[in-house]
Amino acid sequence: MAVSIEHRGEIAVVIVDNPPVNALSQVVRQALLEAAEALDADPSVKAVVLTCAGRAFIAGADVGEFGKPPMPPHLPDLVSRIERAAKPWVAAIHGSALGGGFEVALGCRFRVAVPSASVGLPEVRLGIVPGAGGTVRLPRIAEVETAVDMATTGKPLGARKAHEAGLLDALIEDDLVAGAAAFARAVLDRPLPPALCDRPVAPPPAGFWEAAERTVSARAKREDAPLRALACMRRAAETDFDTAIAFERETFLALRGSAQAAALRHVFFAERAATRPPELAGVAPRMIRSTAVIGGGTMGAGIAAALRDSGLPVILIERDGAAIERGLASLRAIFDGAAKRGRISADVATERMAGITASTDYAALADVDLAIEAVFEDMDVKRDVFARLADSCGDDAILATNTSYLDPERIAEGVRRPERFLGLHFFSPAHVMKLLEIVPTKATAPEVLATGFALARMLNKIPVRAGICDGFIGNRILKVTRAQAERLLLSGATPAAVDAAMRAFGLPMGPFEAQDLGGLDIAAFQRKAARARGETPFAPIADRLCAIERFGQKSGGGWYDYEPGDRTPRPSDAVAAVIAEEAKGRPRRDWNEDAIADCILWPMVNEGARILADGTALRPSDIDLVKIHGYGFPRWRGGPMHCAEAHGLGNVVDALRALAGEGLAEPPCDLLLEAARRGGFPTPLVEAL
Ligand code: 3H9
Repeated sequence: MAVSIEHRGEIAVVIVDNPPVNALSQVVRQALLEAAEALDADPSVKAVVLTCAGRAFIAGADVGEFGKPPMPPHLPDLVSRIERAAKPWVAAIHGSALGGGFEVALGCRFRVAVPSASVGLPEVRLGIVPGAGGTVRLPRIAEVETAVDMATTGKPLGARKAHEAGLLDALIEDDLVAGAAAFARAVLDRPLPPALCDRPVAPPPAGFWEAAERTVSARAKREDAPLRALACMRRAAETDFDTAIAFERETFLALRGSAQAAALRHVFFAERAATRPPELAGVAPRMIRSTAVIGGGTMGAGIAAALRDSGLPVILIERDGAAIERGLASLRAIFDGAAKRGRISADVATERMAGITASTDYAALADVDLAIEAVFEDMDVKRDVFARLADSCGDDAILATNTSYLDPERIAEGVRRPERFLGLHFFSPAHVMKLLEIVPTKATAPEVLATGFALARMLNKIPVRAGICDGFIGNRILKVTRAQAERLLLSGATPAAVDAAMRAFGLPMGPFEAQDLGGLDIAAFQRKAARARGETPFAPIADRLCAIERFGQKSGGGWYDYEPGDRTPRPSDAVAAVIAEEAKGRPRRDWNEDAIADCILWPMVNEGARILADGTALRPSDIDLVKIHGYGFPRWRGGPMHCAEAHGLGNVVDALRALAGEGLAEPPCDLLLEAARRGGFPTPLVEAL
């Protein structure tokens, strides 16, 4: 039963039990409404405690119902019914009370919580605004500033802060339901405070709304929901309760069917699906209690920081004392930076550093559960590291490579007990970027693979399983993106126009700015290796820039010129001359922002389809997660594969054909039949090609 009632003397305890997170599906709404009616009619009941079974209070509306027509009873009506109940309701919160769950709690006359709980209105993260009075009731209990911050960022508040902000009436340290029942008994002796619908909004200082609009729109970029949530709050502050409720509901319903909301829902479910690959169901991961990172460069230090952030001790192995000092200095800079930005306290920063032991001696690794190699991208160097690791670590230690481009099968050759080996591909900066590509070899044992996924969860990262190929999922698509960007230059676009178009699309940086930041030399080095293998990577202009040592910001110029000490990209005459020479005799066309974005996006989708066809990715949504969490693809667009579906697959195929006809993309090919057979990317694109 989704909702049950227990009686503790004159207090009724209503228990919602709808695993996994007590979402407010229609059955729950109906049962809660019936409970409110029954308890009002029961003279033995003086007050009601609302609590939940399982790991959370109510985590919100049932997101799975959003694609369907709304079914009565509607949540706003349920919240009003609880708010107007003849007896006071006390929400007893543990875990999270989010979205509709927090709105139900705001409908209750009181809210109490355990200190580990949190409350919030995360709707904007799903492309919507609260739809059951959240934006209207919250500013009637909290200061408008707090309410606006919560509803426009979607960030939850921990119980202690929520208590200080007035959102909770009490914190219950011991048994929650017993404490909430005692609280309910105690309040019966006092006059009840007015329900939130009967309270006014304390007006914010003059100019508040205009300033908030500037802040929210700068942060939201092209996402609609945060500004719409702000508009709802302003309405709540400037009109009466019923008008504001109607405005919020109208906004909620309009956004619910929007493309952005569909994309964000897709990402929500994709992220959850990614953490639990069905083929690993029932496979227990190994315990990870101690770790090692080999190599203290940018990647190694970032990985070590990520491990420390999750509480794991780290042994950092480097070649010599100077390299150790550099590695430790990078780590100190990471933690000090986090402290400076207020993310952690100075004490925590010190504690994070204290959990790192540095050594040049592999013998220090005898007891580690996991060793991650992050040394130079050279097969011999890496093999040497793994030979030493195999000798020094225990037989059960998991050995992982962070290689970006080398073949993990070849790195693992000769490793004793190869079933404990796998690829864990972090993205730079590794303590910030959420993506973790997990790359098993043929020999990797299922429990070792499962441990990779468990590690991602410990590190609060999004794991995506990737097969072995040049660049795995993300960097393989990146190569296509970069080639497309150069094709655009050869047919009349400028680097600045391409970068501006991709920023307008929603990327944090365009492809040329990004290369200047990271350095053009790494990709040039990879192209050299690819050519040595007989491949023909396409980068005619980047090759020429590297030949004249324009490697990006680090050499004072790349795709752009830079003034000393200034990272502002300035269009470069030298680059324009190279482009003009390479483009001589080729047809030019006028580009606008949308056409540029299409010319980059659809070949990415094509490569994504290839990646599915050859099994490098298991599902299209994994490709979307790679692009979103590894490369800054706008979350509200849902990732390239979702974009393609939303755009209409037939249109994508037509666009690809047109680009190929102009020499602006590799011809779309026969690649998708296997993907269709896998039931992965939808069949129409396959057939159309
Ligand atoms: C809303 O409330 C709108 C209202 O204002 C207006 C209405 C009129 N629905 O994250 P986990 C599933 S919008 C359906 O791994 P955790 C999830 O898919 C909603 N399903 O657990 C997964 O399923 P599976 C506002 C949901 O312990 C399972 O639960 N609320 C929902 O790491 C476990 O999820 C939110 O945005 C849902 N609302 O974290 C809250 N939520 O096992 C979103 C979860 O089959 N939820 N599932 O893969 C969360 O933030 C986290 O799930 C939570 C637990 C923190 C609660």
